[in-house]
Amino acid sequence: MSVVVYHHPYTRAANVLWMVEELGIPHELRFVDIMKGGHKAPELVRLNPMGKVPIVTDGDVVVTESAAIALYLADRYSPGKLAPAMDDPARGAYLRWSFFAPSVIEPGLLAKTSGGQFKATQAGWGTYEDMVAAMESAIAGKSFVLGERFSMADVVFGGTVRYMLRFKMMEPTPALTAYSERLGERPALQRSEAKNAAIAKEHGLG
Ligand SMILES: N[C@@H](CCC(=O)N[C@@H](CS)C(=O)NCC(=O)O)C(=O)O
Repeated sequence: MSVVVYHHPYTRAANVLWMVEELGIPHELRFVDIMKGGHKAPELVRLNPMGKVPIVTDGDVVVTESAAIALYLADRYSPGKLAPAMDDPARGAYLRWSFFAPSVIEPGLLAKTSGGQFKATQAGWGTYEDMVAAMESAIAGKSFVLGERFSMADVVFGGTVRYMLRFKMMEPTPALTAYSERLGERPALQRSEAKNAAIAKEHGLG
């Protein structure tokens, strides 16, 4: 099996399982016991010097960073479908909202909840209000980021929205809640959640 996902169900690797379920590709899940420091083992640090999961290998290719993993897998295994083709104008929005999740939403909400001091003009994530307005604009009047067409951008952007709402790291808004619920109806997401729960149970995680 070419695609290997270094996985723990309580990490961002849970979202990588959603990615491979959407793609329907064969893959191997390798459980990394982060509670026992498995992610700091030398063989994993060789793959990701950050000592973090998720990590995906595909033959000799190593990809870390959840959004990069998503875009890599979609380009490689679903070109023109879950990844818009190179000459498709939809690629602009696809990349834009895929990058928005790790560049703006994640650091922005962490900065807010941790009470960190920063100037909104210098911080790439700006203000909370602008961020929420931008997030709502991504899906205004649409089912998904690209309109009626689901894409891997929804796994990245939507996965982040779902996480932030679930763990109450941001105020719910009607549009973002409806989007999150729409994503929750996807069979691939439901399969990945069931598998993540089964893996958690198998390893005795609370
Ligand atoms: N930017 C990375 C973040 C990876 C990350 O922070 N992973 C966490 C789990 S979600 C981790 O491995 N934490 C353990 C540690 O840092 O020791 C991504 O998007 O994949």
